[in-house]
Order: sequence, then C-alpha cells, then structure tokens
Amino acid sequence: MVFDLELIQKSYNELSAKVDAARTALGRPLTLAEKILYSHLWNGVEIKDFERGKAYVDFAPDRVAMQDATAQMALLQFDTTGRKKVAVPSTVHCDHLIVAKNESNTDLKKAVTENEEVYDFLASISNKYGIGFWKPGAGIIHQVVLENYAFPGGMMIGTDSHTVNAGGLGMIAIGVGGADACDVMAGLSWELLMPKLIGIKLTGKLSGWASPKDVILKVAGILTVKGGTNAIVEYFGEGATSMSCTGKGTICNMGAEIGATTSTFGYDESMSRYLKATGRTAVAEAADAVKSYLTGDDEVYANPEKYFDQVFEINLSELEPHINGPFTPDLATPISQMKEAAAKNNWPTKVEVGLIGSCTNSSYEDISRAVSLAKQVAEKGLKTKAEFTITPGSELVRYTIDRDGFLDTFAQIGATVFANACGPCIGMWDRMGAEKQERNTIVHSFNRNFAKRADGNPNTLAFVASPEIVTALAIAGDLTFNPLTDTLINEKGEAVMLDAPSGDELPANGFDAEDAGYQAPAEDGSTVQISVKEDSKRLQLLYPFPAWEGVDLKGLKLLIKAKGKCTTDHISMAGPWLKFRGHLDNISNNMLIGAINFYNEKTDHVKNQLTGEYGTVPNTQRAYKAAGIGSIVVGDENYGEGSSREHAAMEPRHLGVRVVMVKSFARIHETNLKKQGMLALTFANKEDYNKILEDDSIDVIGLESFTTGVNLKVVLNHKDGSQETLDALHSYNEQQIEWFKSGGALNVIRANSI
Ligand code: MIC
Ligand code: SF4
Repeated sequence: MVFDLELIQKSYNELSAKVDAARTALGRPLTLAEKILYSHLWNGVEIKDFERGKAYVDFAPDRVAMQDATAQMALLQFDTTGRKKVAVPSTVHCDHLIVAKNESNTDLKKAVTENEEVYDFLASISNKYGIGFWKPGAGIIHQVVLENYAFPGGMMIGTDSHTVNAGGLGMIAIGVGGADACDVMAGLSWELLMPKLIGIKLTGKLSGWASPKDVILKVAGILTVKGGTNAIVEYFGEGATSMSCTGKGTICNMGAEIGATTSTFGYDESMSRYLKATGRTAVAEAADAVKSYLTGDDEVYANPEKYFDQVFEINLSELEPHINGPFTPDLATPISQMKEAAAKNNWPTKVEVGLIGSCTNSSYEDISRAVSLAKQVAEKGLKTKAEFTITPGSELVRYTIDRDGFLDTFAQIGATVFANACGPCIGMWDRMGAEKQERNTIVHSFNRNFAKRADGNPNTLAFVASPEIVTALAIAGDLTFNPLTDTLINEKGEAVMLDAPSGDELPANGFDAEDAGYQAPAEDGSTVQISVKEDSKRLQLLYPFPAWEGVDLKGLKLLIKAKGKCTTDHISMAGPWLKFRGHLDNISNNMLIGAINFYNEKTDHVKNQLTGEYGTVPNTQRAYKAAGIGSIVVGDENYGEGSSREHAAMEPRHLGVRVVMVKSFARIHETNLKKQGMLALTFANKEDYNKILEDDSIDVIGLESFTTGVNLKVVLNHKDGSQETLDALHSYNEQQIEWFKSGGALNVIRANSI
C-alpha cells in the first residue's frame, strides 16, 4: 500500500516551477536543502534570499509524525484548538512505552495491558481527527516512516528529535515539540529559523568493517554536540551515492546528536531501490521523472565552498570504525586507539552487554552484516562473551529477518530479541541488577548515550558503535578488541580472526510481514468520543497557561544553577517517567531532577530560599508556586540538548518557573520554551554565569517594551544587598513575543479559532 500517493504526485508536479522560481529569485544554483525549503514556503511568502541563521521563515510541511510519548501532549493540545480534522496527513506510532525485559512477546503483552489507557486514548483521538495509528509492536516511528511515508524532496516534521532519519530518503525532516506539530495539524504555517548549510562531501567507498554509522560517529567527533545547531547538513559525492538508503538514514538519524536541524542526501539509485523494495514503485517512478530537482545542482557540488557555510570532506575508503562515548555521543575514538583511550580514562574494558537495533540501526542491511559475524562464532569455535540483544526497528524488518533465518543465528549466540520498540534506548530496559549501580560497560548501536539513559544506572558507561562493531565487541567481551587487527582465542585454544562483515542491502526475497500494525482512521470521526478519566494518573486534560501580567518580572528566586551538561534527559527524565507523559502535573515531579546543582555538585538538591532548607527541585519549586513567587533556572552551554520532549518546557511552565537563562540553547528546546510562553534568555557575556549566586533574587527588566533584537536587562539582587545588572540576549521574533505575552502559542491559536 502506498500512503498519500496523490500528495506526493502533486508535490512533484509543482516542484520544477517552484525550484526554478527560487533559482531565478536567488540568481544562483541551489543546494538540495534550499530546493526543498523553497518549494515548501508557506503560501504567499515572497521568495527571497532569506538570511541563513537570522531570518524566520514560514513553511508548509507535507506531513506530521508523532510517537506515543510525545503524541499525548501534542494531541491534548490539538484537542483544545477546536479543529475537526488534521490539516495534513499525520501519524501516531506506539513505540516508546514498551519495557524491554524478557523477550518480545511477553514484553509486548505486558505493555499493552499496562499502557491500555494511553493506547486507547491515542487510538481514539487518532481515529477522531483522521490520524493514522501504528499499534504497539508495529515498530519505531522513524523506521516505520522511512518504510512507508518518507519521499524524496518532501518536508515533514515530527515530535521526536530523530525525525531527521527520513533525510536518508532525501527529505527535509525536522524534530519539533508537540506545540509545533499542533500548529501544522491545525492548518497553520510552521516557522523555522532559516538554517545555515553545512556540506559534507563523501569521497571513496566504504569497505570492510567501516559502515555508514562510522561516518556520523566521525562527524560527531568533528562537529561536537552543538556544531550543527541551526544548520542543515547536506551530504553529497560518490561516497554518498555508493551507500545504501538505510545507511544514509543512519547518518541523518544521528545528525540530531550534533544538534543539526536536519541532514539530507540527494535522490539516487539507492533510494529508488529502497522505495521499490518497500512497495513504493509508483513513488520511485514519480521521483525519477523529476530527479534533477531532487538533488543539489551540479555547480553546487562542484564548488561547494561557494554555496555552503561550511564544507568538510570525508574519504570513505580511509574511514576507520569509531566507538563514541561514554556519556556523550561526540567523544569519538577510532577503534585502533581504543586500547589507549580506555587505559587512560580507566574505562572498564569488559563489555557486559552488546545491544543492536533501535531507530538508528536496524535495517535489513545492518542486521544481515551483524549476523555474518554471529555466524562465525560457531564456524570458528568461539563463544560469545557478553550478553547480546536485538531491538528490531519495525515488524517489517523483524518478520523478514526471522523468515531469512537471522534470528535463529542470533539465538545460537544467546541473543535476546526485544519488541519492535525503543526499549533500552530510552531507559525502558528493566536490566537485571541495574539497581546495584555497579560501574560497567555496554556497547550499543543506538544514537544517544547520556548518563542513565539505557538502564537508569549512572555508572553504566555506554559506548556507541555500528551494529557490526557492537557484535564483534560482544563476541570478544572486550571494549579494546580491534577486529581489524586482533585475534580471539577459540574453544580449542587457537587464535582466530573474525572476517569482515558482509550482508545484503535489501532482502533478496523481498520484505514481508503478516500484520504491519497499521490502523486507518475513520473517514468521519466526528462522533468518536475521547475520554480522559477525572482521576487518571496517566492522562490529564490541559488548561491554558495564564497570560503575561504586563509588567517586568521581579523578585524571581533562583531555583537551580545547573552545572555542565543539562540535556532534556536531565530536565525531564525518560525511563520510568515516560508513563506520565500525558499527565502534566504528575510528570512535573521529575523536573530537573537530573541536573547538577552548581553550588553543591549534587542532583536534585537545591536551596529553598523561603526556608533556607535543601530539598528536591520539584518540591522546592512547588513551594515557590504555592507562595505565588516566580523563579528562574540558570544553565550552561547547549542547555536542553537531545530530545524534542516539550515536557522539559511545560513542566517548568506549569510549576511557575518564568525564565530560563543559559550560556546557549539547543534549537528544539529553545523553541519549546518560547511556545509555552516562557522567557528563554542567553547571557550576552557568558562569564556572567559566574555572577549568579545561590541566594539571588532576580529581576528581568525591559519586558514592557519587549522588542525583537533588543536586549533585556537582568538584575541580580544579592543577599548582601548589592546588585549587579547583566545584559540578556533573546531571539524572539514578533510572533514569539506575542506567544510570551499571551502565555503560550496555544492561547494565540485558540483566540484565533473563536
Ligand atoms: C529520545 O531519543 O530521546 C526520544 C525519547 O525519542 C525523544 C523523544 C521523547 O522524549 O519522547 C527525542 O529524541 O525527541
Ligand atoms: Fe526511540 Fe531511541 Fe530512536 Fe528515540 S532514539 S526514537 S528512544 S529508538
């Protein structure tokens, strides 16, 4: 079945005229990213050379995707907009709420019972508003989108930071908070800061142990977790076309880890093959007909320095496998240097568990290459030293790899197959013994490895590598094993080497599945009832946040000055908290509990300025709220890195935090704060972070004349009676100032729909 073929055909019919018009208006050849952006300008927006990194531009995305952990909030917000149906094709995917413990079937059954209320809510609200619903077990959002919905040249947004995965099929796919999704589903335009453009030229060809994952692991090492902020990364060159479509997906997926707005590749044969293999020959043919419009212009790729803001070149023929981590995805170590790095940093070298799969790396190709290593265990008389798990990305992949015997081979090395879901990637891993908090090493092919992310244990060191390398390290049970050069001792005491992995890009006998897990919505959902129980612990209807009071914010208490890395996992932890994603008050009990308090280096231990006592962050904030006093959160660099979860913005809003002031923000989180009517400020002088003292009361001055491009003032009232005044930068445009004044974007939509 091809979803929304008419939409795709319409978009291709209009493509050439739109791209030609943009080329004429800009008077120069275009990158692929520009072709897609300019062909998706919101109706009526004048085509001009928008200043990258400065201009806010309105776009018209083709579709919206949501996963269950973020869809709840997105749809609770949509429900208050008064719309009858979503304005663009949208889907919901049930993937985040399934705990991985025993094995696929048992875990899935348990999840369906435990999350019944939430799944029922999502299924019925999808049915009501015309949204496609993918049941638990169908697979992970990004894999399912790649298999069914992504199309070259399209633009989509999704309530998950790894929506960018669809760049593997030549899309501009961007992760957003639920409030952004809500706008687009309500038929409004979607605003984005015109991204800067980073070009990465791939030369040579991958071979041996190197895989697409190593491209992005290397790029993460070069650009770091914030190097891609507000930029689109466009890959091109012979190395790009020689790679599989799903491999490109992996590279784009992990572009989220460098903070990139998104990443993309031009349409090529590999994409056509993938579209055909996934039952979308009609899409491939339609794309073939406009193929030159679905990739960057030749002049651009011939002289990239002229057209991109930054250009890098990576020679795939020389690329070495990398292992990134622990605790951050940009700490990149080429495999040949791991022995030294592990010794220097005292990382435990025994690998306890190897985990492959997730939305990042669970293509047929990935699994077939990993299985080629698993096969060698028996052939070479080896024994797998570490535990090994597989989380397939979709039922289509799982069914096919089962049919082709891969799961049997993995079973022979003692592997556990978890449900087609996020599982261990997002802390939904009920790992035996994790509560003992022992220091240990795991290696996985997921994308993120922040502290506590996989199993909740802060002392688990998680390293990210390709599925092939994860499998090899799990067989060896050793983080410092380099399969390119090292031998293993087999059961007979012989030294053997693993042969380099090999596999198939696509299944020779085609993909298959008995039930892919899709549920179409009702044609007319007007009579469908959505119920949220009054006393539910999992779901809570939303109330509008109050509008700004019209005066400067004075006497805000410092809630926490967060030190160092403060990702959305630190602000609103996942794992066991995922179950409250539809209940704002309950989930607010995890607000900032992972952030490190600058003054005592502890987590979840801050001073209550009203009593002088220390308490948890949520309790302290609830005390300020009860006393009717606003507060401020101060943060370091790249604050809010990681996920798209708007809970990280809604919780502080709900509990009465008024301002978040940091050295720098991650893109999605900054927008999420603005959307919810919060003040997101950055220090004009980063050193001013040091001036904030634990007992400060803080004023924000200049709000009555809050204007685009004009700094605000922040006054620190220290306990000893002295005062200091700082300059605060903000990036609010007029529309966003309106959101702030109205108490949140939703209040503006609501007012306009009456
Ligand atoms: C993640 O990988 O962190 C998540 C869980 O998929 C999030 C979304 C969420 O928090 O629900 C993301 O990346 O946006
Ligand atoms: Fe799920 Fe992990 Fe992918 Fe996020 S990164 S969508 S948690 S598998």
